[in-house]
Amino acid sequence: MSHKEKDDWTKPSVMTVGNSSIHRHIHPGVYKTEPVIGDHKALSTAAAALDLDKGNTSQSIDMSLTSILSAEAIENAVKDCQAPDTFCYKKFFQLCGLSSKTPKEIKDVFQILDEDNSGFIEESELKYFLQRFVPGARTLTEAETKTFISAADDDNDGRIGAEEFQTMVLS
Ligand SMILES: [Ca+2]
Ligand SMILES: [Ca+2]
Repeated sequence: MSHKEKDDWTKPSVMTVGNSSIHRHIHPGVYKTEPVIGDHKALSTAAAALDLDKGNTSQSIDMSLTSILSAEAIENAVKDCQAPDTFCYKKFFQLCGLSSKTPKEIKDVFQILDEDNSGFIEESELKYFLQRFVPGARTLTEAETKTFISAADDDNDGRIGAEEFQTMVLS
């Protein structure tokens, strides 16, 4: 509230809160009770609106892989490379169904895998690649992580960008 508004606030004898107009000089008592009801309604409405907004925001941030890929396909893909050093990105992307998704959906998956929102999938994030699909899955071995990165890393910066990821998935 600016200084000017604060000054104006003390002057009018009629105050409007929500839908209620209160004549402070006529019914000083009303001024304490009625606005509470009006305020409460206004606050509930505002709170409900805020909740809705929150819901939408958290949905776009916490978007899950199962909203893009089927849980069954994910399970199959992870099961297929359960033994260490058997991970094959091409087979994995096919089994989990990612290869047949739209560029937009592939980008969504990329953003989920880019856990720190750096715009790249780094080696440290790739290590936990399978766990992003199934929480109890194993970590990738160092050899698997290195093979995975070098398969995608066209510009040799040691990490996978969104376009590199898409090219790899669709290759
Ligand atoms: Ca990252
Ligand atoms: Ca790169």
